[in-house]
Amino acid sequence: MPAEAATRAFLGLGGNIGDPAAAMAAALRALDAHDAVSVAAVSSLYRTPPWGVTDQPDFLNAVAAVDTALTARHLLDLCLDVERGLKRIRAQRWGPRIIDIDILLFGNERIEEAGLQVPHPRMGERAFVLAPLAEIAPEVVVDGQTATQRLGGLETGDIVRLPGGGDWWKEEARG
Ligand code: GSY
Repeated sequence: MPAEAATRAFLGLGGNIGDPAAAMAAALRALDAHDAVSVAAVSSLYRTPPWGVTDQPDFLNAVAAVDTALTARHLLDLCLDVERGLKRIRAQRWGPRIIDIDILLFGNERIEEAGLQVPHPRMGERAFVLAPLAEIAPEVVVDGQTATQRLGGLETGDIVRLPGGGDWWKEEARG
């Protein structure tokens, strides 16, 4: 993929049932295997308390930077295909899930379409998104402030960055 044809996008990944780390790793490998997508950086895994419906297990969350020649709509379709391939069950809004993949940012594009809002709504208020995002892209701007600045204004005491860095999704890191 020629570098000039690529857009840098940020994806949020999360899950809280089954083996979310394995599901997220499989998802990132599937995305990276696509001809028009290259995974450029992945955050550590973070254990985060559930937002929304709070009576459910903690989540694992991560953020990935990808370079892609796809449009945002095609990247979303690919992410949904990958979710489906991992047998994600969409049972309850804001409830437990095997894996969720959200487009957080797509270059500097602002998109308001059915099923696709970019920047992702309310990402600037969610520490489970901003903590991993600030790890790999501290200067990226969200709602007029850097990810680091926005994160500084939020309560993060219950969020745990797991050891091991950003290679957890690679086959060799999983043994
Ligand atoms: O929006 C993504 C799904 N989700 C999450 C999540 O990924 N992490 C945490 N901590 N809470 C969440 N609530 C929902 S819904």
